[in-house]
Amino acid sequence: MSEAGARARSNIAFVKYWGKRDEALVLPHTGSLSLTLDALATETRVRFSEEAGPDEVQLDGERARPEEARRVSALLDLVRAEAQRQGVARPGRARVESRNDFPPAAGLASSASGFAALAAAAAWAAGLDLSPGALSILARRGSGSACRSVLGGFVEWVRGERADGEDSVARPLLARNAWDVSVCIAVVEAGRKERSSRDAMRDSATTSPFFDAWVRTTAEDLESARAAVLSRDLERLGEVAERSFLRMHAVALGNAPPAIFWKPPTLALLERVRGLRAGGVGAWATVDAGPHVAVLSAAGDSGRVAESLRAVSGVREVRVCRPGPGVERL
Ligand code: 2P0
Repeated sequence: MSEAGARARSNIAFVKYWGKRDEALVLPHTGSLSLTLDALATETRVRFSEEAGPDEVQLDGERARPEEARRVSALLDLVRAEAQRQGVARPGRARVESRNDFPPAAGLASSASGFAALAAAAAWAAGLDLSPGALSILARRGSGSACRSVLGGFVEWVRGERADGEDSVARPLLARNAWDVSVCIAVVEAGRKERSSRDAMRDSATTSPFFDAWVRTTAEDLESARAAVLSRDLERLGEVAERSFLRMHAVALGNAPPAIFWKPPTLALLERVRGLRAGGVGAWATVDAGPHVAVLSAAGDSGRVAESLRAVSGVREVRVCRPGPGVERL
């Protein structure tokens, strides 16, 4: 019997990951760039027994749905196989308990923090000694964006070239205390998503006529965003971030069937962000595969930004996030 726990945070991408070149290994067509956030954490404990048998998975105190449990067990299988390869005892069935510090109903992404925490807790419980890079690659196999949540601060997920994915890994760009920025997340009233981001992403790569242009232009955006982060140029990063999310949504609108993630408050929030800029506040928006709007600004402006976003009709809450740390052992 062996046990370990890990805490990981969500991240927000300023250059989006959208489309896989290898579904099984979770290899992206393009690199992406994100900031790990201090709020929106997942805590996960993994306890391996020596006996074989089905894993038991609890998410937020409830038994995981079959498709969620299958994804968790698939990641645990990679850890079990790696333990065997390293010559440590192969762990048996696992008991997994995972908790988010944000309500799942809020519709905020939880796969990034969830799979980063799971990968770390499982690897540590199995007694594996993995470098941050190896841990990032393991988390990637659970969910692409999770590879970025293994590290803190500004992070780049390098696309990589190899067919086995061993060079498709997150690397640190800028430490979290090196740049005083914030991200205000405006949570919009919405029901459950009609189509998962995983399915919509697959549809984009296989059906959207705009996908090739997305891949080509994202390489330039990534270079520009990387330079902006390294020189702490907020305006340049903000402009790239807006371009990247708008193009990602343009690609998804071209899917068959089309993926429309926005709700009326999404557009109202985007207009509000333009209004803030017109009024002299440096604020730039980004939107993931959902209706919520995240707004990047200098930390000193986050109070004004949050107040302004809260006043938009249809906004349920605004969470003010700061740069966060990478995965931590509990
Ligand atoms: C991102 N998203 O870069 C992009 C932008 C959503 C929009 O990564 O299929 O849950 O598990 O690798 O990581 C969300 O997709 O997808 C995501 P899988 P994931 O943050």
